[in-house]
Amino acid sequence: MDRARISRRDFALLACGAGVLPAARAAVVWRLATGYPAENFHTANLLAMAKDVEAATGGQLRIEIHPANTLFALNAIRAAVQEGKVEAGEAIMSSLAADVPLAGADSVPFITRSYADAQMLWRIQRPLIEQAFAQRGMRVLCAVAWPPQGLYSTRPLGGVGDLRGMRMRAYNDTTARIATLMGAVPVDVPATGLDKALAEGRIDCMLTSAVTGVESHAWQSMRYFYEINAWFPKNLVFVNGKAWDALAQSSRNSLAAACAVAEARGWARSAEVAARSTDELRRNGIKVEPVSFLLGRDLQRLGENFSLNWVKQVGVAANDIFIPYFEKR
Ligand code: PCA
Repeated sequence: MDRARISRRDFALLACGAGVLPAARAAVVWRLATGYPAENFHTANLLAMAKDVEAATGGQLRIEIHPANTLFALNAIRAAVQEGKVEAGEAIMSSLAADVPLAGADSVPFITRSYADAQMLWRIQRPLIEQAFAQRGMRVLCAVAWPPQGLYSTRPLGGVGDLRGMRMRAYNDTTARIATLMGAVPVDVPATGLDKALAEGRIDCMLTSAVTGVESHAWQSMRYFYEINAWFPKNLVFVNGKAWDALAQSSRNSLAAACAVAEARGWARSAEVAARSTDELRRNGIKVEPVSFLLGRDLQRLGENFSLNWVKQVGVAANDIFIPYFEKR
């Protein structure tokens, strides 16, 4: 265009294009659904991540966190994200196992015995989970472990036989299977309903972390907590692929960076919260007991049985996780 002949109108349009357009891209608001309470450390970590993203993008990407099953129930979140009903979600990986079998690896009992083990398992699982999610039109952002799963009981437990017929709280198919394997009767109670179920005396035992025990006031009916460290379940955060693709590249970069920070922060918080919560259980009168030789031996056998079944069920793909895991461990 001949500079000398720029009309007033052209000038106005050019000015508009140069100055206004880049900032004119509408701010994007995403919703992230989770099944865990607002006060839980996972949720706090997601809120911090959303704040980081908003700051890094100058408000171009805002993520609203919807806790406690308010948007979708925990076990429906994966499908809701996949179908684009919500842009992002967080779910416990064992609840994804029916659709993505390798996601069940972290809830195979007695495979990971420490946070370091759990992190190693996640490093091995991650590319496989990312691939499975990509095939379903989703993108994985991060995963954070819960504190180790311990065994709560209303009665002292000398061996697994004592669990026979007890009503054991479960929150998905995987935990229901573990309850059945232990000879207990699974009772489905989501994390958000646990406080009430304990108050009403609907369960006699449960496998969960010290922190969930504190948040649900386990001492309402549970008397014993056995630190069996059965597994370190992880919460996975993922987004709908189309929603991701629609983001500006700079927002994608900011989100990926904030999630990497959130993952590291989440694992550190998990370990802190684990120690603090066990003390809190004690302060509230729960007996934190070592596992007797017999109970330990029984649990070990059950774990082996469960592992074997898991490998049978998942098939050769299980080797892609367990072979490198046991090689490195
Ligand atoms: N708390 C959650 C999942 C694992 C955990 O430690 C629950 O019990 O539902």
